[in-house]
Amino acid sequence: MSGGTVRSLGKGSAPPGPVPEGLIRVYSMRFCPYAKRTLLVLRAKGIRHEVININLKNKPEWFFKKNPLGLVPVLETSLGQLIYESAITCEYLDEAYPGKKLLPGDPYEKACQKMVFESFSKVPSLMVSFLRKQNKEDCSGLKEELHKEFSKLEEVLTNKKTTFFGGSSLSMIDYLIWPWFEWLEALELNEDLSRGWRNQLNLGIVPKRGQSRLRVSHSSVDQRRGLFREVTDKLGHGPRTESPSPRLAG
Ligand SMILES: N[C@@H](CCC(=O)N[C@@H](CS)C(=O)NCC(=O)O)C(=O)O
Repeated sequence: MSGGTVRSLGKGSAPPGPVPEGLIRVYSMRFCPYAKRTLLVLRAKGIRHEVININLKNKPEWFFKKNPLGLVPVLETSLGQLIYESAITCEYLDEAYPGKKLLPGDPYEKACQKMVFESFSKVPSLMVSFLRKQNKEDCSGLKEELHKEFSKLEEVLTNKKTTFFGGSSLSMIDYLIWPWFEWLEALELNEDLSRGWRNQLNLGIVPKRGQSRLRVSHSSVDQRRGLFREVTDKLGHGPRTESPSPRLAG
C-alpha cells in the first residue's frame, strides 16, 4: 500500500521508470476529487500502489503520453498499460483485482448504481461554477440547483431505506461520489445544504460512529479551499465534469 512520501512532478522532470511488478501506479493530484475516487478504491480493495503527483499548472511533457488529455487520475500497470477517466479506473481496479467486489454482480443492482451516478453527474460542474462566482455574484440560483441535485440523492436513500447508496455496506457508488461531499465544507455550502436532509446523506456516506473510513488524504478544510481555488483560478478552469456518458461498469 502506498504510504511514504509522494513525489510531485512538473515540466522538465524525467519520466518515471517502469512500474515495479506487484504494484500499480496512480498519477494523481493531491486535491483532485476525481483522483480521490481512484485512491479510495485502491484503499478499499487493499491494492498495493504508488502515487506520483502531477503538477497540473506545469505539466511534464511526458505526462501526455500517459493520458493524451493531460488529466489525472491515470493508472499505469507493471505491463505499461494505461487507464484514465476516474470512473473507468475504479471499474478496472474492481475487475482486475481480487477481494471484495465493490460493484454489485446483480444486473439490477448495478443498474441502480449507474442511475445514482447519472443523478450525481451535474454536481461537480455546479460546484465549480459556485466556486468561480462565490463572493463575486449572487449565487442563490446555483445554491438552489445544488440543493435540487442533492435532494435527488437524498430521495435515493429515503426510498432504499439503507445507510449507503448501494445498500447496507459501502460500495462503488459511495466511493465515486464521496469526494464532492468533502468539498461542500470547503465551499462553505454545508449550512445552505443542511436543511435537515444533508445529515441523512452524511450518515449515508460517513459511517455513523464518526470515523470516516472513506478519507484518504487528511487535508484541512482551509487547505482544500485554498487548493481548489488555486486549481480553478490558475488553470483557468476547475476539475472537469464527467465525460458525456460516464461508464460505471460493463
Ligand atoms: N473526467 C475526468 C476529469 C478529471 C479532471 O478534470 N482532473 C483535473 C484535476 S481535478 C485535471 O487533471 N485537470 C488538469 C487540466 O484540466 O488540465 C475524470 O473523471 O477522470
